[in-house]
Amino acid sequence: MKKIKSNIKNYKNMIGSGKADAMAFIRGGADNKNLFGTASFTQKLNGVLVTTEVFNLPADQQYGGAFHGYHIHTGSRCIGNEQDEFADTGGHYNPKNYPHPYHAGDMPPLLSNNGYAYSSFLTNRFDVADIIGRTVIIHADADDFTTQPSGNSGKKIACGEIVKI
Ligand SMILES: [Cu+2]
Ligand SMILES: [Zn+2]
Repeated sequence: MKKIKSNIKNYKNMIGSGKADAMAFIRGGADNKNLFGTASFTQKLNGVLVTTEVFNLPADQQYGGAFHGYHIHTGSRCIGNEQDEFADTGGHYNPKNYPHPYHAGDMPPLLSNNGYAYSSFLTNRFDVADIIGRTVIIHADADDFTTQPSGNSGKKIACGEIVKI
C-alpha cells in the first residue's frame, strides 16, 4: 500500500500526464465529410507521446472496422488537387532518408471500431519541434509496412495540420 501511495504521488512522471505541446485538428476529405478528430503531441524525455481520437472513419461493411495507415507527412497544409485533395502534404516525414516503415513519420495504424479509433503510443523518431508545421494523414487502407515509399495504404482520406499549442 505504501508503494502504491508513493507511485500515486509521483504520477507526474507517468507517461500519460502533462499538457500537450502540439495538436492537429483532423478533418475528412470530400468522401468523408463527417470524419473529425484530434491528434496531440506531448514531448517526453524518451520520445513524443502521440494520442489520437477520430470519429466517423469510413464503415467497413463486411467486417465492421479496418486498419488505416497513419503517418506524419512532410507538407504543411491539407490542400491538394483534383486527383489527390491532400497532395500538398507530400511524402512521409523522412529527414534521414530511410526506407518505409523506418521513416520518422511512420506511426502505428489506427484501428477503426465501426468508425471510431483511439490510439496512444510513444515514438522517439522525432521531437515535437520537428513536426510543428507538418501534417498527419489517415489513409483508406492498412499500411503493409513493406511497399515503398508509403506502405500501399491508399487514398488520403483525412488530414490535420500540426500546430504548437
Ligand atoms: Cu501517409
Ligand atoms: Zn513511411
